[in-house]
Amino acid sequence: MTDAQPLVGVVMGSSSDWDTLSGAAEVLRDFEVPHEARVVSAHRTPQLMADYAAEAEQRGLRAIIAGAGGAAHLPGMLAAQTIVPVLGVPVQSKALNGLDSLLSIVQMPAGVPTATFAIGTAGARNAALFAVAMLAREEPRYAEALRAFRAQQAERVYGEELS
Ligand code: RP5
Repeated sequence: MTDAQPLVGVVMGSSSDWDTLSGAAEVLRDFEVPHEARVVSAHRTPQLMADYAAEAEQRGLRAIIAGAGGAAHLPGMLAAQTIVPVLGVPVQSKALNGLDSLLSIVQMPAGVPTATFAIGTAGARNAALFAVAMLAREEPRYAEALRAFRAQQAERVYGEELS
């Protein structure tokens, strides 16, 4: 979290999702992207969700990363109420390992899109990297940081030695 006006919102259906969504917040912090993290439940706090979506554009959010598990309606219901791009992260549920979350998020009817990422932490981190890529179209410093990140990642692979 930062004091600056947030550019990316990280929201989740329950505080139990934070183990997963903290991966997104960590990436945003590393890239120095002003962001916020909040619990906004589609089922338990539907009015809060509606208010968050209604205010997102005017508050200057460029993307909303929304994670939820099980009957994961949060990304779709946010997307239904804002034109700010919603990046959905399926949280790995206990009962069905996140397949339920994935299908709940990915199968949006035509007309109201949500991007959908991998189940779990990989998805959370990639959603944040995707948000940085979106911001990189507006601000060159994010493009530079993203190129440096990719180069470092490649460097690690080149440097790997298997014994
Ligand atoms: C969903 O229900 C949340 O996104 C969470 O993944 C799941 C379980 O929530 P808790 O019972 O742990 O609060 O709404």
